[in-house]
Amino acid sequence: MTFEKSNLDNSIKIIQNLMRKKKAVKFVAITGSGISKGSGIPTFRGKDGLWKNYNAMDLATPQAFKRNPQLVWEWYAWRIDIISSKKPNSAHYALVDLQKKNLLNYIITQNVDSLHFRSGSKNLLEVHGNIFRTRCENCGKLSLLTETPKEPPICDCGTMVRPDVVWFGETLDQKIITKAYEIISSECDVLLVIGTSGIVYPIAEFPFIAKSHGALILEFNLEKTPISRIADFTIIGKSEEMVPIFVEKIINEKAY
Ligand code: BV8
Ligand code: ZN
Repeated sequence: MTFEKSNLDNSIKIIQNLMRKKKAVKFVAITGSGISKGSGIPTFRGKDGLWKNYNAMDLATPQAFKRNPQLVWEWYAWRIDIISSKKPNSAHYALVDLQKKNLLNYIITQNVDSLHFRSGSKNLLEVHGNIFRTRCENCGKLSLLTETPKEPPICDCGTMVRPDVVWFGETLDQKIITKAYEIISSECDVLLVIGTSGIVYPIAEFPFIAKSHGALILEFNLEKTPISRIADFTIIGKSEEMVPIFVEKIINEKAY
């Protein structure tokens, strides 16, 4: 653990200095499917990605659901079954610890797997929705799935419901995205970017926006991404290993 160890240590030193100079350092986290890999949930891209058997554009789009609702629903049901059997991992819980110390104010997650919620995180923005919720596009009714029906459920108003997630080509919820934008541009001294390939917009833009507002950018990933070129530190390694080490050292610093 040479390069990443030194990078981890250097990032901690810089932040400890910042914490000594500035009274309340505000951390924000942006997470992607890489943070849930440690829980056994496949990521979107990469060798064992979710998309490997399907093409994202074939399934996670409104056109796909219109064309073949049963196929799209089965893909989500398959994912719900995988996710339901998994638990939050040490990276999720490390962020809860950072939040309990009033250091981490918000988590902006692209994940729809509920693991941050289940780990006890507060102030959570699920910018791409939640796989355990369905939405009726006719009457707007939201429902929580308690079991995984084999086909898309029918709303009381008679319309077939859809997963309450943001598909490619769909805009994100305006209120959520506005709030997320406010957070990273005015309430963020240190942005932790954890387990995201940084290619899905508009969230891929957020680290650049935070940087332009003077935030320190710490990226946790197995490899470099388009975010790496603006990150102050890219900590290469599994987030389930590196994030807990990082958080423990920062919390100890706060103890002073
Ligand atoms: C929109 C919900 C307006 C569904 C998802 C420019 C501007 C605006 C839009 C676009 C644009 N260019 C293109 C677009 C369109 C598109 C887009 O960004 N396409 C990409 C592919 C280029 N964006 C949209 O359509 C968005 N809508 O902008 O509306 C608009 C519309 C059309 C045209 C213009 C404007 C909506 C995007 C939301 C899509 N919905 N999910 C579902 O889940 O089924 S996206 C999906 O990808 C998930 O949410 C996922 O979280 C997200 C991002 O992927 P990652 O989380 O980063 O996952 P990935 O596998 O890619 O990477 C995992 C990373 O973890 C890797 O880096 C890996 O190395 C690392 N890793 C793995 N293991 C570990 C690890 N790291 C640490 N530890 C480990 N153990
Ligand atoms: Zn309805």
